[in-house]
Amino acid sequence: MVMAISHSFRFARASLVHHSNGLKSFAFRIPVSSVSTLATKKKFTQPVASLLEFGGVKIAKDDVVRDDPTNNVPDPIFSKLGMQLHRRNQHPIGILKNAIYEYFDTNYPNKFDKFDDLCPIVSVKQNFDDVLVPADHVSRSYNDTYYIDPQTVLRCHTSAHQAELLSGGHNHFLVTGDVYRRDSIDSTHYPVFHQMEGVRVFSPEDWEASGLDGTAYAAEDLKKCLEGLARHLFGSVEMRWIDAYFPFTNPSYELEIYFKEKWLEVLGCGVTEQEILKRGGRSNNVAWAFGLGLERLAMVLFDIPDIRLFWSTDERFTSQDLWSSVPRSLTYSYFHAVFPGPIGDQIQAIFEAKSVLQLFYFGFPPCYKDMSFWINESFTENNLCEVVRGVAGDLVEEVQLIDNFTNKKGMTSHCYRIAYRSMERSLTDDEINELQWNVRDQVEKKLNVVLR
Ligand code: FA5
Ligand code: MG
Repeated sequence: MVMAISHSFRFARASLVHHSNGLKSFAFRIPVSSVSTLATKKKFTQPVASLLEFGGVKIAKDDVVRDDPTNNVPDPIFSKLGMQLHRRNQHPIGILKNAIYEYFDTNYPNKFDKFDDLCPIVSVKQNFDDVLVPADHVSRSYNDTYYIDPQTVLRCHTSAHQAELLSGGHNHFLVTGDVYRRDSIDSTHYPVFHQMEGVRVFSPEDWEASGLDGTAYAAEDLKKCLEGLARHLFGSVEMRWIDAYFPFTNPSYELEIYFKEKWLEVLGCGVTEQEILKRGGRSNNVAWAFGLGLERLAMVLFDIPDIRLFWSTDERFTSQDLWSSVPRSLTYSYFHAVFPGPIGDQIQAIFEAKSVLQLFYFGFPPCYKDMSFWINESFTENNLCEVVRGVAGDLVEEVQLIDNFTNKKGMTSHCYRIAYRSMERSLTDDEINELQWNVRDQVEKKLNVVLR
């Protein structure tokens, strides 16, 4: 049976998990026609550009989405490519990026070079080989990564840019960008999210005076830097370091923050593998690197209940009138104490908008539909989720395996519960029934499973 792996642990734990369909899911692809008319009604869709531009390079839709078995990028993913939420100063993701920039500018003036418009279309070499991801690593599979062709992917982490920036002579840098992963569906997983990568290179004179070796010195500096960042964002907060594994760092760690009675993994990091530095022309150096998830941090900071809300274009959410009409709450002073200055103002604006978002969000009830089917050898949960998203778009809130058994003949049945909920309006019974009917139809056709 294929186990669903949480992508937040993908690079950390993938070496311990075996995907039974691993690299053989090459043939899976969702044709353009699978996007239902319901989910694409004008009012609720994102603007879809047919031509995108990154740093002067023009990219047409045909360059990214093709009807070809080596391409598994569906239409809705292409529509996210040019959105660049991290470059919008009034968006929670952009505000968070700026808050992190502020921390680095204050503590390391003029030191870190910042990149936030590197093209998300990268080579397999950049995304995997350059950061030493083994040839058989699960993250390379068509089940986990969006491939444009066998040599080109949508980056699944900002680490894809480490090698080229090191070779380009950068010794301190931050890279922010949208990253793409085929994944399960729930309130904290979306196939597009944002990461910020940080890299700092040291020379022997940096660590020699400390009496530590280079690796120990870099590890200590890394932890100090990130603990400071966590305090800058969250105020005084309980945190802990967890030993982790990444192919590109050794030792490796994850930082967890205690927030709202839960430990939350917010970033992965470590001391850069010497091989990466050697290839980047830095044999005598030592470096640290980190990659943090901006949505994770933003959901906690702004109390955003569902990851789909970052993508809402509903006029009621984006209208300036509405935002400015929300009464200033008591928490205003709290936010200003934690985030003084202009960033405090911006965060306050979002905090107000967020209260409105939650008001709407919790105002509309979810509707649950179950479906059972006999799976086949090549079935994966990620493929199922892609089909469901292809039909229902952002109206699907969660896809959850609720029953699973194998009969005497060796046939395995799965029952999935699909939660439908709009963040913007009430869905009618007819609408949900039509969605579910389309989902059943598409699941049967595209995944070759037998409905029960
Ligand atoms: C990575 O992507 C590594 N490239 C991070 C890294 C960089 C390690 C440099 C060492 C050196 P991971 O898959 O764990 O690791 O993702 C990093 C962070 O992204 C997670 O801690 C989490 O905050 C966020 N993240 C991962 N998957 C998701 C997801 N599906 N939704 C939201 N956030 C996610
Ligand atoms: Mg992780």
